[in-house]
Amino acid sequence: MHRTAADPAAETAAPGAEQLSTTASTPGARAAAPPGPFPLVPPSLAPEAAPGLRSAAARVLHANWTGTSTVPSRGLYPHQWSWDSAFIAIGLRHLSPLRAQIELETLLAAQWDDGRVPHIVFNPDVPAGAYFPGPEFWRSSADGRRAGAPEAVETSGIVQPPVHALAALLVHQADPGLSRARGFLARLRPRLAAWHRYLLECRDLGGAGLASVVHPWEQGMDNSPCWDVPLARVAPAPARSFRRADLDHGTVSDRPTDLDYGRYVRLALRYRDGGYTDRAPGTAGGPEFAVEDPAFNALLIASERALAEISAELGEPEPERPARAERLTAVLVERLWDREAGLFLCRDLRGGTGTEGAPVPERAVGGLLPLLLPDLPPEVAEALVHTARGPHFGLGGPVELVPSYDLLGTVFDPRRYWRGPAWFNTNWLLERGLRLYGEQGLAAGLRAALVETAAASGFAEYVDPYTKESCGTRDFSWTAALCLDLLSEAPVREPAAVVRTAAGHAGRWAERRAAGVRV
Ligand code: 2M8
Repeated sequence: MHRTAADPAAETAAPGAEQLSTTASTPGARAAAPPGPFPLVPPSLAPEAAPGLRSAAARVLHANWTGTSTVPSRGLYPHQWSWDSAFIAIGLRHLSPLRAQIELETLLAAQWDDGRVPHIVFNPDVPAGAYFPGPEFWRSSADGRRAGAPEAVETSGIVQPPVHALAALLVHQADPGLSRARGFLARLRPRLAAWHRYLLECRDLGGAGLASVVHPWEQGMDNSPCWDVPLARVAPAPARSFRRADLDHGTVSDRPTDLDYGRYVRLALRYRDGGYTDRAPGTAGGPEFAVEDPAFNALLIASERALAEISAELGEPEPERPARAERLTAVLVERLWDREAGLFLCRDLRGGTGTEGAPVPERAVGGLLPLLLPDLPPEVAEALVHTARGPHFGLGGPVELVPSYDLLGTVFDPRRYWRGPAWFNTNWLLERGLRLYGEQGLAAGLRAALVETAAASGFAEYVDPYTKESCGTRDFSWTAALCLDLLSEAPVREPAAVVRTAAGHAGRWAERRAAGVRV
């Protein structure tokens, strides 16, 4: 059984591990980390500016830490989000490897029996209505029982991109001594394997081997123009049937529209009312929205490779994983690569006339992210770099950070969420891809722009790609975490006292239920 930070063994391991980790935390020990398909952390940039930036980023992560995980933002997103936690752990490992481990453990403790990792783990201490849709909407412990939702915590029932194995590997590498002492990878590995199995089996809705998303929230780029056509078939839930809490925070024009929300709600309700069962598109009760997305699948493939490294580190090699990753890369190219456009496109499984679905002719940053994969055909990798620098994404030309959507697209909007603004996580991923394919100069420029913009924007959620003005919320956790990662100073210890036990959530949900609160 998975051991969480709540376990006495995990708690007692931590102080000893602090000692064990002193040597492992030195820069020398970091440099000795085994080389893998993932490039090592880049050298620090602008060393004289680093300490100030580093403490500013650390302050954000401290302020957003709840004791067992980190909220993306105190106001707008007051619970734990799945892919946010993976990015946060990647940065947090430089500040507190222990907290980085606990971040991932808390998330994976809420995994469903069918292997899915929910996109939100709700914090029982957050007032009802502070975030919509909250636990009373998803009703995971009741309506998700058949799919194996946990009883002890409330979660959403959809997923987010699988960055977790990659994050777990990087967290381990930051302090292998602590990780081994706490059995971090040994405890996480079966959960990560079940997560990947869920995606590769239950979500292979197109039958070609790739995972599909059944809601725009699953892919993470919620209102990307890539969803405009597939979403247009979904009848929106009436606006008066729900209240958007997101509009209480920040600028309305930075957020998705009410029409988008009506459709998000309708899709989520249908999935919930079907018991969160995954069915093939076009069959009774099948999804109204089913899309194969290049970024989601590239992250799954990268995480398969990371999971293979985790298994090797545990002395139980799984040669089939890298082989599968290679096969999936080939399928990704075969199904989603568009030579004319010079990037990967989404495939709308409900589009077109046959069962194959149809490509979505929109250029979005997700189509560049397979650059993360080490075994792309050389001409594909070359074309991706060319596209990133070209007029549609403008890297190193009119913009320093890659926008979320085509600068020349007819619906490009520099401030509205995932319809144009530049985001820090996608640029961080792209920076790794550029480095992997030897584009050191381009990667260095991107790195410098990311760190500078993160700090100058007040760790904004996203920025206007032209002006770099802050949009969305500020003090956003993954912006701070990934900035910290790029600065990559040696880890500093955190007193264990700041770490509450992960039993917190389950215990608090039980108390709330006993007090008659209906979720
Ligand atoms: C945004 O999505 C949530 C729904 O999951 C929302 O708008 O309320 C997205 O940017 C998503 O990628 C991110 O994980 C989440 C929390 O930061 O916010």
